[in-house]
Amino acid sequence: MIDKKVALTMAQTIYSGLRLSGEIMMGDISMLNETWGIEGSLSFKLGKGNMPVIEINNGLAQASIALQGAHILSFQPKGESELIWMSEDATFAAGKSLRGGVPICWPWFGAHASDSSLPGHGPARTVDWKPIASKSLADGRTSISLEMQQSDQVKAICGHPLQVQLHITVGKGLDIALETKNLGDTPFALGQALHTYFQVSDVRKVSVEGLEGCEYLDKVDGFARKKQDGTVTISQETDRVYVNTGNHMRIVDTGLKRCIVISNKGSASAIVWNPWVETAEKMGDLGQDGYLNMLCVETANAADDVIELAAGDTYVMSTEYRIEGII
Ligand code: TA6
Repeated sequence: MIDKKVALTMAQTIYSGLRLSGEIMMGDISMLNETWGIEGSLSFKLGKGNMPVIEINNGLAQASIALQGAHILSFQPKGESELIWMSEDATFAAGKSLRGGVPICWPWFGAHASDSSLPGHGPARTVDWKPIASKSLADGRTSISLEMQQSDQVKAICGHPLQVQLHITVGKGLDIALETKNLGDTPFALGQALHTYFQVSDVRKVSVEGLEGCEYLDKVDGFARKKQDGTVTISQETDRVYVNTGNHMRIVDTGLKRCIVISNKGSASAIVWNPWVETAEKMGDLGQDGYLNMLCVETANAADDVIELAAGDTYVMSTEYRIEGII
């Protein structure tokens, strides 16, 4: 049995080399399992498109996470139906953003403020992340932490020395924390979002509570600033950045007879998005009428809520997803 530290270094060297060359070999997967696997609850495998995926299956829930983008692909508590929507037409290919799951928008949300040649929502969701910790918790939950690989290309795109890690804990609920450290000697304006696609029975029959009275920027109306009257319902293309939000939102789904409770920390903005018919067709990777079964409710630091991160400081934005019955 080789020393864990040596295995770790070898795994990271082999992994980043092979991955960048677009090839992952089973030997590499076994090295990842050797270093970070947890008997009976966490393992690595090659998923769709030969992408390395973390599979978590403990007594409380199951989840899967692609190493590319540290992209959560699924989360299903025991006895409940899937919480996360993935498009049946998602393209699983190196460097391609995946339609569905929990894409990480970082270190900006939406279009880059000054350079339209840079990728929308930043580079984090399409580059490789590496495992840095895994743990089986006493209460039966399983945690995994990943750190974004900083290639020269990524450093150039970010334009500032930063470190970013994602901490995921899988239990009856799903806890996600996005941690950024400013490694530079000047402040950095950090924008980010957990761009979560939630599975819903029929988007026309759900409502989002917790945003009542909040102001929002309406992207489908020239980013006009408006005020939310009552709960959010969807009957057309909806693309809104809510600001000065509270910490709790609920997606009430009468079709699935459940509420998805979203509890945020370190976030005072949220995006609600459904492309509806025309935009969904133009995007071409949402599957046949896929837009009817998804709703994005995104925990963010966007618009008025972009974080001024001082040199050397660390900032954590986190959320928890829980399922409750309909009251
Ligand atoms: O979060 C909503 C949004 O900004 C929409 O405007 C739409 O562009 C969506 O993200 C999907 O973006 P993507 O780059 O993943 O196609």
